[in-house]
Amino acid sequence: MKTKYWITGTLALLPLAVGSLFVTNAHAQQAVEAAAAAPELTKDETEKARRIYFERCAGCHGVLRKGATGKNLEPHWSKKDKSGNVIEGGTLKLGQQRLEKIIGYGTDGGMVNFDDILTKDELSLMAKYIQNKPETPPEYSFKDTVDSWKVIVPVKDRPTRQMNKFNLKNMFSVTLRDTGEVALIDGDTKEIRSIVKTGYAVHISRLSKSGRYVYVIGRDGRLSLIDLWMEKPSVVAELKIGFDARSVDTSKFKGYDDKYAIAGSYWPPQYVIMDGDTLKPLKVVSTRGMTVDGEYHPEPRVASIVSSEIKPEWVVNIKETGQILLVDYSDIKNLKTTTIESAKFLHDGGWDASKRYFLVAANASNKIAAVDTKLGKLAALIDVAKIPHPGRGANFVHPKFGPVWATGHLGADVVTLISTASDDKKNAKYKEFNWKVVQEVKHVPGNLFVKTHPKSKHLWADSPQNPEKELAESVAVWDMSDLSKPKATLNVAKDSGLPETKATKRAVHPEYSADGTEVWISLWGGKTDQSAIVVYDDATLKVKKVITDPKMITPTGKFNVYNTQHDIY
Ligand code: DHE
Repeated sequence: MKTKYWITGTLALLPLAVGSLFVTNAHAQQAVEAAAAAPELTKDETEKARRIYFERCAGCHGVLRKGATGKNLEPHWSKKDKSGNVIEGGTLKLGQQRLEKIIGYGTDGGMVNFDDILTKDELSLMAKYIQNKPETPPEYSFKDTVDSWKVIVPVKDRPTRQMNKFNLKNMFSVTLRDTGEVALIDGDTKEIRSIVKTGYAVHISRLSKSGRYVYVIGRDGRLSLIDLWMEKPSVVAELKIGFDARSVDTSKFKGYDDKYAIAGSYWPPQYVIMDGDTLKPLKVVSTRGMTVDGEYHPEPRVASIVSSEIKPEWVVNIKETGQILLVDYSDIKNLKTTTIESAKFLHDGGWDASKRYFLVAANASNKIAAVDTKLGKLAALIDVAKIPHPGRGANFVHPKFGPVWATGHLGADVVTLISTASDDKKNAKYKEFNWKVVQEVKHVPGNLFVKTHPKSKHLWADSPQNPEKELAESVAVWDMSDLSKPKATLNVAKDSGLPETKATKRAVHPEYSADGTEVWISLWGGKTDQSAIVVYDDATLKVKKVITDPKMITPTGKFNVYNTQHDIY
């Protein structure tokens, strides 16, 4: 197997195989030969800055620096008012000192501070780097994908029944972000059953329809397939789907159980369809094209992907174009796609309770797009507060407005409830509210994830991106039967009993146990801090267990097998 790389350094520490170094002299030269006034960088500095940019900046600003969640970072970009006056300039106009300040201290506009992550020299280096022209990373072809493919345990050598005694339904796949691993934690005993090496800055896990296979995607585009039936669950196949990736899902329509998987790439902007049990690549599809405003975009990244249970279809959300693709996988060779216009920039989202409608955040437009997957049409574009960020959202029946789906916000202090009453006869009395914001529940800004469970009466929301340490370390819980009651605020860091640290231990990503009686919250500390998962009893809101282990470093997302398999949230 010959794997192609773009970034050298830390990322290359986690290769699928020893591959050739892709960066050519000509390529490295691109940044050095930038606009006349841009500060010069040596080849080594360029390489270092490129790596930092990929690790820290590209997720929000884009590889080509055209901006998305973060601002445009091109040297000569400008924003004009209606009279043609320049009201905002590119990085060259901002200049070295101002850029160093912005990178170091952040901005009110939502840019986070990096003075506690990067050294002074690195801050200065990055300010110089972004005044140079953006580099265009190499493409990644179908052949490159095939070259990276590795089957570690062929299907014929895998167990034909579950070989361990774990309650797989209640297993949690936990992202250990900074070590590039997932921990498989037994939800019944709270013991770590296996720690599995995955991609760099590993992002999310998703389940196959049967619940047997876990798919884990790393930010370096490495997709790992874990077989939970093995005595000690471990990786049975790997594939590098691109250089930068965030999403993966599987085929969940009847008759396609565990048959296909799909993974979305940020760079190059494309998605890969593969065999579900081997990851053998079948097709690569580019997502480059026109935005909803009618302009060509060279880097429309694949954001969330979900799998329909009512059709052989994936909902693939393209961030920069604002186009939602319904990809029909019943005939991969003759792939049919419905393209639905919504708004920019698409990010994360989840199903409504009926699993007919998919609701996704268009975070730069402060909107939620609701797609009717039965009709293959946009059902509504709903205005919400600043920078919606639902995760997969939360579904429950509101005492006054009937079925609602909830989203939190990064940039506003509310959790928004949207009616999903739809045309369903049993919800006829709530129909007047459908696709309207029926309530905004007071929270704090910096919320990333909301969560509930059909068997619970509680709605949970974190706030890990809040600048106040106390709030970033806490979560809020509401009684859904009476949202006028004051919320409970749980300080997860204090509840964990871990020693206090100067650095914030962010309380992130509430996730329910399979039976809906427990809520697991990660305490995301620094790489050298002791981290933990704090398990709360959902009924009493009391701590049930603190899971901590020297090997459990920087836990973030947690994916309960049963809830993820069945999209329960
Ligand atoms: Fe995520 C989901 C992208 C940073 C934890 N994140 C998603 C999804 C996207 C996305 C597109 C939806 C995937 C899907 O459903 O198919 N995330 C991005 C970014 O671009 C961003 C903002 C910046 C980056 O550079 O990556 C980013 N994400 C983070 C984090 O820093 C988080 C908090 C910690 C971590 O481990 O990376 C984080 N993102 C998550 C989690 C989910 C997620 C836990 C899945 C939520 C769920 O309940 O399904």
